[in-house]
Amino acid sequence: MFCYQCQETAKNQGCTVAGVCGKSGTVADLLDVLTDVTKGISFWSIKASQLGIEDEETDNFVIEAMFTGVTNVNFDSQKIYGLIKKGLEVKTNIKNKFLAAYETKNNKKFSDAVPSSASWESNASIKDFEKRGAEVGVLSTKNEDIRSLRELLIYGIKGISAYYDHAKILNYKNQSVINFVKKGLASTIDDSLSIDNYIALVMEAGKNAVDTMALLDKANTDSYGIPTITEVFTGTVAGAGILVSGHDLKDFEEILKQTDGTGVNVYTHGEMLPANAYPAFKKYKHLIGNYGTSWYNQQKEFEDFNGVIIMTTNCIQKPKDSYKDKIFTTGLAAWDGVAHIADRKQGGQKDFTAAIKKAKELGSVKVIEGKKIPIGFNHNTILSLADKIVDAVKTGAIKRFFVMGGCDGRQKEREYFTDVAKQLPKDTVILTAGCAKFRYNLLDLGDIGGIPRVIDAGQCNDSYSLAVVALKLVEVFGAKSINDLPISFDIGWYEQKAVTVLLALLFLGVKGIRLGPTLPAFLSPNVAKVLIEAFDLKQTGTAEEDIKLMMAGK
Ligand code: FSO
Ligand code: SF4
Repeated sequence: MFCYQCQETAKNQGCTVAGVCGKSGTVADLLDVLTDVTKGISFWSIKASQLGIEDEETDNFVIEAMFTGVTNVNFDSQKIYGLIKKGLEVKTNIKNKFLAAYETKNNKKFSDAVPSSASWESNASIKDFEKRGAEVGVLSTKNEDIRSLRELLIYGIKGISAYYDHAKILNYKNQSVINFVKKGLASTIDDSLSIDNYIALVMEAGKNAVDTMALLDKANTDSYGIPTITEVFTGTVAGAGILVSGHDLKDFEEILKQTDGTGVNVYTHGEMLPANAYPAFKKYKHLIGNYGTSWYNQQKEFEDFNGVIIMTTNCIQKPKDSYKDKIFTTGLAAWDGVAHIADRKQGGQKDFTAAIKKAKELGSVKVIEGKKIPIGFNHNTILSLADKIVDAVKTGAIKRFFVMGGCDGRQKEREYFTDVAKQLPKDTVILTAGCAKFRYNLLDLGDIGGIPRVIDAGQCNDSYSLAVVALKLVEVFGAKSINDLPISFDIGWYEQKAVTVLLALLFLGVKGIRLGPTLPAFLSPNVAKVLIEAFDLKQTGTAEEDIKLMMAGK
């Protein structure tokens, strides 16, 4: 195996024996095969669409396969093996459709050369697939700059696919995003493309990242209402309970509906925290609040909770024996040996009965004290405070905004983000989204004339809200661009959705972003140089030094 797609990659170089995330070599190799098969599907699917053939099953497979490959989603080798087999079928189907249409149109058989990913077919066992994984993985691209750009593009596409999948589940679609995903994937097996071609594709990924986050924002707010400012309780109360983690709001809706009136309370965990601010969910009395923090604290938090846990997406960690029989996965999230709640049939709901039954059997969760924290700052909500915010900037009550979204992680160096939050001058405001917030959202940083000093827009995809607000401020202040506003970007990253958010910000023209705790290992020195020169991208330094520089607009 070789994987360097996330921030915690071994020695900031690459995981080669097993993943720091808990991925086995087998799972890593199988995921490489899944990606490769999906590239082949994309190749044929693009050819088919050029002849007017669109196929929803193919498109859905591409999106779900790419989401499956995101860090901390799927650790179940049998499930990934099944997906590869299905992918090979999808590829054969779309290829045959294309070949038939080509022959009819041209009166001859298609005979152009095709990349090996597009022609590879197999009925192999897991072992054979593992061998293939080693052949088609990251290191199969020999030129380190092309490899770096191909992987940057693929990771951006993985994040886009994750966000797109959430929107698709709520029946919101955008075919041009799917077409880009397929074009981008097929480009990574096209040896005729140059560095410049890949840079252009990476920028196009940024545009599609913005479009996808906008789509998901619409899907979420149309389906569940516009989040309102909400004080969320962060402890637990006596009574049976289910803790829901991950990002999938449709799952959350169905869990709330199916637990209503059963005496089982519902709590959010990690990235599900923002669900507490949606009107459609707030109406349920048995939604108690949020318990727990970042994904990497889950082993301790899940053990302490002592009720049922449902992981709807990433970031799942190796379940401890103490709660392995109390945790369920659903959707694309999976772990070997963990009970999995099956997908909904078209028009139906998932059946969470087994989880509810288990929660009742377990009895009361441990009662844990908690404070209340404000959430729910969707762009619509923040903009309803626009006059107040603009006044505060004009009077000098707010000197500067700090966008500190992204991800949290377990490394000691991430204390940096807590230190920055603690040490920022009191006349500054932090705009956050994603699990990065857990580094400082319980710190009681106060408010400025009623505007909280930590404005939490929601999940990582809700970074879109922060971009919308920044663009609105450009308009209000008559600035030329986001870079002329008193805003600094100090982003923590971990997995590929954060790469997607970064590409979105670069596409929007944001310069001078600080990224930490390290720059991605997948950026070759030359590619890093291009990003640094074009966008003034920088690595986080020390809290003291960075605050000084950022306050000076640097
Ligand atoms: Fe975090 Fe995990 Fe939401 Fe990520 S829980 S790290 S960027 O999955 O998606 O912010
Ligand atoms: Fe390593 Fe991250 Fe890949 Fe897991 S996802 S194998 S930790 S680089």
